[in-house]
Amino acid sequence: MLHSSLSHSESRQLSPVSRRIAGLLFLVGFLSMNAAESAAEEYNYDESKVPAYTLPDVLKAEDGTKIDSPELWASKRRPELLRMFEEHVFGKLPQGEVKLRTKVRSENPKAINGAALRREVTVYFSADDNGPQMDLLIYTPANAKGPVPAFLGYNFNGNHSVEKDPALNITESWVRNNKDYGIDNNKSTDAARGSEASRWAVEKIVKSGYGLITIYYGDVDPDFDDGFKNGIHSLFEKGAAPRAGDAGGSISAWAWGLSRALDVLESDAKIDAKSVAVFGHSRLGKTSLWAGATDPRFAMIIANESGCGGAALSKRWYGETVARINTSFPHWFCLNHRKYNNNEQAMPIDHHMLIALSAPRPVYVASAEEDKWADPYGEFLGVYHAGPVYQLLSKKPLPSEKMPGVNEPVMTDVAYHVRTGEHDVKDFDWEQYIAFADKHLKK
Ligand code: GTR
Repeated sequence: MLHSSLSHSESRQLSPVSRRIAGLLFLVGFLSMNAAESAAEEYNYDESKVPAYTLPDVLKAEDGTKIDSPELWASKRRPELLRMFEEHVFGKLPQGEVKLRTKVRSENPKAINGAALRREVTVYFSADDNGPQMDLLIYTPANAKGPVPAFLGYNFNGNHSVEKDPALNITESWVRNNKDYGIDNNKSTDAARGSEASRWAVEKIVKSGYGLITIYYGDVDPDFDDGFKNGIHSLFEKGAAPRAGDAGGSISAWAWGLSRALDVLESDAKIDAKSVAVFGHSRLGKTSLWAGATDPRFAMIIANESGCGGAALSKRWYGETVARINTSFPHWFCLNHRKYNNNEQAMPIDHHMLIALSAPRPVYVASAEEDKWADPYGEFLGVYHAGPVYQLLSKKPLPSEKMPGVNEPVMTDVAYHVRTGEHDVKDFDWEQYIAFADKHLKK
């Protein structure tokens, strides 16, 4: 069937002409599908098909109370919204305490041409060395005199994909099969070394005085639908009881993992854990927003091209839609989220409220011009409409409802840019995140 041979994330990689041909083919396939299947294909690249929608008021509680003070926001509306995102979108984070143990696997004081101290640290989530665990790859400036502010974020292909260095341990976790890297049994290989290097401006980051901590997201929860059994789920979800509608999916599991990484960093003498920006791209940008909402210790939140389920407004029904994301990735959200498949207007919340949950902390949302799938305008509106909460908390929101020009970042106490190019993380993006962090995280 057409939709399995060409997914929309894959069609992002095609040239405009092939994309148009693919679009036509897709249309033919689309028309020949039955209604149930076509519902699952829902997406929209036509601004004139954006329905009339009303965003729920971020400053009006469910019982009608007008939220007009920081106290009311903190005591009433914020907890209510957090609960609603658990209930309707992501589900709860894994419930239960874990006792973390760490082991340093390697240390290189002269990594990145001598600019960085690089450490590999394994974090065990149980007393069993073979139980769930994650590997932190930690870079700090080689010349740092004390603890540094840092960026923390997951990578997609394993820590060894960040640098082409044979000394880095290859992840042993499940990875997606990939011909380019010779992966056909879900185990990574040497060929994947450095495959994500262009997305991690390590040298720029450490030379600007920041640390960088990255983790393979599949360590915490492998990114495929197995009925919520593997990864961290195995620690917390025992037995065959039917899954609650608000039990967390993978995004909640990944957000939980970021908080456990922060727990570890709190006792790392080289990192200033009070100045850690949580960063993520795409599905991991959805994750960084949810991590920022659920864990107020994150000092800054960065969502790079997070799209549907991230910064983009669901009610706009542009690019990827709720029905589409729940069908392609049934394991990312909670089961209740499926109630809003092609039914976004019934959602009692929208994603400007997800961003507002991080207020008053600085949030940076970024888009790419060609990344229509993620709805750049919807991502911009997400930050814009979080504005009233920032204002209530004496912070500066985005100055205008008009979307900024391409490659013209706007930074106040929140920030937004749309850069030229495709769905990716580029040096341009990192340059802006560093500039924003310089404003907000540097003492
Ligand atoms: C796509 C998905 C997006 C985004 C992206 C990614 O296939 O439709 O929501 O998360 O994957 O994470 O790269």
